[in-house]
Amino acid sequence: MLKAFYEVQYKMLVLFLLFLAVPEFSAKDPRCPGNFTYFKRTPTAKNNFTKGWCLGIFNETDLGNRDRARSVCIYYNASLSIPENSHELEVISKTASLRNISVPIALDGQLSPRCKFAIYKGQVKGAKRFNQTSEEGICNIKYELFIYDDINTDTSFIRTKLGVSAGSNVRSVQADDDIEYRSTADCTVLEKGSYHYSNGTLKDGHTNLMDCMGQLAGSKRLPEKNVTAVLCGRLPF
Ligand SMILES: *[C@@H]1O[C@H](CO)[C@@H](O)[C@H](O)[C@H]1NC(C)=O
Ligand SMILES: *[C@@H]1O[C@H](CO)[C@@H](O)[C@H](O)[C@H]1NC(C)=O
Ligand SMILES: *[C@@H]1O[C@H](CO)[C@@H](O)[C@H](O)[C@H]1NC(C)=O
Ligand SMILES: *[C@@H]1O[C@H](CO)[C@@H](O)[C@H](O)[C@H]1NC(C)=O
Ligand SMILES: *[C@@H]1O[C@H](CO)[C@@H](O)[C@H](O)[C@H]1NC(C)=O
Ligand SMILES: *[C@@H]1O[C@H](CO)[C@@H](O)[C@H](O)[C@H]1NC(C)=O
Ligand SMILES: *[C@@H]1O[C@H](CO)[C@@H](O)[C@H](O)[C@H]1NC(C)=O
Ligand SMILES: CC(=O)N[C@H]1CO[C@H](CO)[C@@H](O)[C@@H]1O
Repeated sequence: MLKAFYEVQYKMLVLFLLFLAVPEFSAKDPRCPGNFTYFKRTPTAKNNFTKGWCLGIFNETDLGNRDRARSVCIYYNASLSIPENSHELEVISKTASLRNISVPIALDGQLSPRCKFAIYKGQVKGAKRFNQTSEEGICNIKYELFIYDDINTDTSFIRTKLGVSAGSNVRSVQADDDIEYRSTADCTVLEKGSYHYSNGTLKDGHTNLMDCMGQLAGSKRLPEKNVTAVLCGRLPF
């Protein structure tokens, strides 16, 4: 008799808890627009206390041109964006390969004009092969090497994925007027998505830099690979 009483009490408690839990869960169930994937995030000062974020890959022509890529994201009510951790990078990589979207994919992050100025003037240690991890000042990877559109993503993770020195693509043309005209690759792209070792261990891919001008800007030096996709991010509904 007593046992049955406790069983009933227990069942009522479970029902009560379910009643509490379900509506709260669905009310907080975040949603992303079509072709965006939802990611739960840990809110911190570095990601503007973002609890969730939607990332989507969009496929258009000439997205090596940074302003075209930026415009595509704005069209989708989003901004240029980046993955915040290995899991986000893995999902993005899988989504791209399922949709036959090939790298490079335009990511948020543009070389800061102040670092470019320092590189061009030769003020950076080790010149073009400078080490952005140990370089002091403006061209340090943790400082102001890149400027981002997206204020809702912690950029610490993606900053560690730049596979080369940010100064390694500097070119210059000596014109008749004696001026040395300099330029460099300055816009971040995902060059390799995450992949698995043969033993199944997940390995993060890496980023690189490409010219921010794209292939239709009339540049004589066309990019080796055309960028046809961009990663955009926005807050959930
Ligand atoms: C931080 O996120 C909130 C929305 O949660 C947004 O209103 C605000 O503009 C963001 N902060 C900045 C600096 O943009
Ligand atoms: C959305 O994704 C589908 C495939 O899942 C694709 O066919 C469609 O072109 C995508 N739309 C945009 C705007 O990228
Ligand atoms: C962007 O937001 C506006 C205003 O809410 C809406 O009318 C429009 O359909 C959205 N664009 C896309 C591509 O979802
Ligand atoms: C991707 O490419 C493969 C092989 O070319 C094809 O079988 C598949 O249908 C394509 N998938 C999409 C989503 O276009
Ligand atoms: C760059 O500097 C870091 C920190 O001093 C060091 O660990 C790393 O090996 C250096 N990288 C190269 C390519 O020299
Ligand atoms: C798998 O292979 C990679 C590269 O050889 C190695 O770094 C990693 O420790 C291996 N993982 C396991 C679980 O054996
Ligand atoms: C990139 O696009 C331009 C213009 O559409 C084209 O001429 C060029 O061949 C493309 N390059 C590659 C490597 O596909
Ligand atoms: C419209 C457009 O740019 N489509 C591109 C989508 O991505 C594939 C693979 O990267 C390209 O081949 C298409 O040209």
